[in-house]
Amino acid sequence: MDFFSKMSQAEYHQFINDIIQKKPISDEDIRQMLSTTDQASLQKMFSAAASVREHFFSKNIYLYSFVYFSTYCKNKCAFCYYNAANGIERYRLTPEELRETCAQLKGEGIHMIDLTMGEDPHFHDRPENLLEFVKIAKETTGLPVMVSPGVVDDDFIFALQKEGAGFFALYQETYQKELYAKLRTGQSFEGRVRARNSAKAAGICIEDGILTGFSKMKLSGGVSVHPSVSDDIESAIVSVRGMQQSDPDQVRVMTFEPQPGTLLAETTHASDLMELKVIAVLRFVFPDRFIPASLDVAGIPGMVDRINAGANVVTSIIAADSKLEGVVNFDRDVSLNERQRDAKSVIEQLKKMGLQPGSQAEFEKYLNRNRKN
Ligand code: SAM
Ligand code: MD0
Ligand code: SF4
Repeated sequence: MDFFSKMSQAEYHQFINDIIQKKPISDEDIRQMLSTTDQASLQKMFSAAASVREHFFSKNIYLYSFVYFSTYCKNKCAFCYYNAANGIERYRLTPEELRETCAQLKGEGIHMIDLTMGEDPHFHDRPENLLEFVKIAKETTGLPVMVSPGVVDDDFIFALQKEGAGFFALYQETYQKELYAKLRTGQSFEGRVRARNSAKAAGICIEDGILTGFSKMKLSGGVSVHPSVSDDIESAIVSVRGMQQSDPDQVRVMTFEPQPGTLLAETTHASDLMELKVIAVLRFVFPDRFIPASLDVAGIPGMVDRINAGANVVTSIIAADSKLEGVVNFDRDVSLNERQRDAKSVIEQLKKMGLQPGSQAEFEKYLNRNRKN
């Protein structure tokens, strides 16, 4: 029995109204939603999520540009291409290169710049270097800046707030501690939660995020820790509840993409359907928050599916001729001019869907509304 199949029209409208009134949904409701396989029920669920989004955000979608300014990292996350043990080529932008990258993004119609790095000691151990980058991004574009620096201490967070960072992104990946230990090898679960909460307390908006698609997870050595889809569903429920605890301003889910040179390289790639269902659930649990559709996972076609499932932000936008990396790079093998990760391609597609980029003023109003102080 799935959640939407037996609903009358009246019940369906009542459900949407309840969500708009912020009525909580139960674990069992979420379980049924995530177990849905029937096409008609899935469509009902996605349209309900889109209606909730429209209530809070009208036809407006927000665009974030992604600037991966250093791909050096001291950590060894099992899922990540940029883990320290992977013998890949890396880069670190100079302040001048960052200025040029930001200048290219100016006037493109994006709402926020996301400055992301691996846990590169050059920035991680020397806050002044990251603060300089925040300043350059703000000065060059005049836009709000999100930082994704990994786990940093309270003094660092406070300094970021003073420098004017508007958003702090730090994804827990999962709230199942056993799975976390396998994914974020050697990193503290609590320390990661604490850093996010500190940012919130310092008055910065926060983003949390989870991964799906571990049902066929294989660590090198052949150990499967998440043997079935129903485990993936239970994992998502725990993680959605976990994310509620810190009152995040933005919540994301991304399908795990197996990467060469990682401990999880042998895992079978899961379909994106679970991610789409979790996006709809996130819209029901966090009805008025930002929920991204990442271009990094499946490009523009994937963006369309994610927006149709309830997302209201497009992330991982890069300038048309950018040579910078994404985190997952579904398009690693695609030539630069075919990448279609630029703002213009996104905006054209939004228009075809009857949507539009929201105004900058409206976006900043949300940032302030969601900020505690
Ligand atoms: N180094 C910082 C950190 O890890 O917090 C900032 C980078 S963070 C924005 C990179 C995020 O991309 C991870 O938190 C994870 O959610 C996502 N990611 C990395 N590798 C991935 C993969 N193979 N599949 C899906 N998502 C991935
Ligand atoms: C994205 N590749 O939005 C980016 C990244 C970091 N704040 C975001 C995961 O898909
Ligand atoms: Fe480093 Fe972040 Fe990748 Fe982990 S996810 S290896 S911390 S860049």
